[in-house]
Amino acid sequence: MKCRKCDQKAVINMRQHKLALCAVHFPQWMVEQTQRFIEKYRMFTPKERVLVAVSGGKDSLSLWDILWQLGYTADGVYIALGIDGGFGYSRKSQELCEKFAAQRGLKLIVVDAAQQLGATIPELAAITQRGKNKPCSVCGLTKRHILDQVAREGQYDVLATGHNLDDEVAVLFGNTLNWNVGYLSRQSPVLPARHAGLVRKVKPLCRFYEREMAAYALVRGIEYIYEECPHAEGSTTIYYKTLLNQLETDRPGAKLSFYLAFLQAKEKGFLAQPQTEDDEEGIGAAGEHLHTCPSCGGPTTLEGLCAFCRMVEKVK
Ligand code: Q46
Ligand code: ZN
Ligand code: ZN
Repeated sequence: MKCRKCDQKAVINMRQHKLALCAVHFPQWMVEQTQRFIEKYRMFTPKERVLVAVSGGKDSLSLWDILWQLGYTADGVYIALGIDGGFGYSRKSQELCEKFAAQRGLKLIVVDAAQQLGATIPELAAITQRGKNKPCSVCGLTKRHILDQVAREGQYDVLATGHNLDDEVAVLFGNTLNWNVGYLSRQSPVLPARHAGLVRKVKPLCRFYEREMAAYALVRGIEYIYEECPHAEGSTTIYYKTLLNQLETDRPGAKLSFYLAFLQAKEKGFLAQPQTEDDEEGIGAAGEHLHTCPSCGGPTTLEGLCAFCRMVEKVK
């Protein structure tokens, strides 16, 4: 198959867009599309400072690469979680992020979670029992907290994450199955800051399929960690992704239209802001007044220490 824009061999055929592109025109198209999404959803302007959360995976590093090409002021932040999984998961991902930043002369902030907490994520999960079998709930809470803190202290305007369409659709599918209106009403390419201790959160890759992100990383020669976090295995999200991949195979474009139709429905007011459920950040209902944690300055639903600081107290 040939590229739509030139005579070269296409490296990808995006059936949902009826578009095949070569190794030169595909990455160009990805960069242009990202800029279009940044403007369309009013994510940020060239004057604003962006903090990119990088994990060493293809999505976050590709996002950083795209923003760098577009000329945005974008620093990276990597959180060392201390997860090994028998293959040095955290160590390897950190090395890849450092290499990526060094090659492009970009600033990478590395935060060692164990140093901040006094324990690694798996240790913390065991101590607090919050993780039960898996450390993901402790991990999620810690990552959210550290990202907010780094963004706040570094006076960034916006925090960008590498969630792709497959990620967003899996979350959307799960929330729809449970009719979790609280989460649905807050799932968006842009999450405005609701508290002085929070910055705006954006997902510039939310309309790209995972296979497009993998192709982009490959064509651009981005070295990333292929392995998933060892604790991701058997997660509900992966199960939903498998189901949705089956749907996409039978009906190309199904994921994209499910997501876009959801965003449109929301715009039309299909989902009102509920007052009783937690939002996507897990801190209170969408319109609810948030308090300030006296220890870290972050947001909390109740007066007193936030969930993260309460967890750290337990470790002490
Ligand atoms: S939450 Fe769980 Fe992830 Fe943390 S422990 Fe690994 S799988 S990294 S997105
Ligand atoms: Zn071409
Ligand atoms: Zn706190």
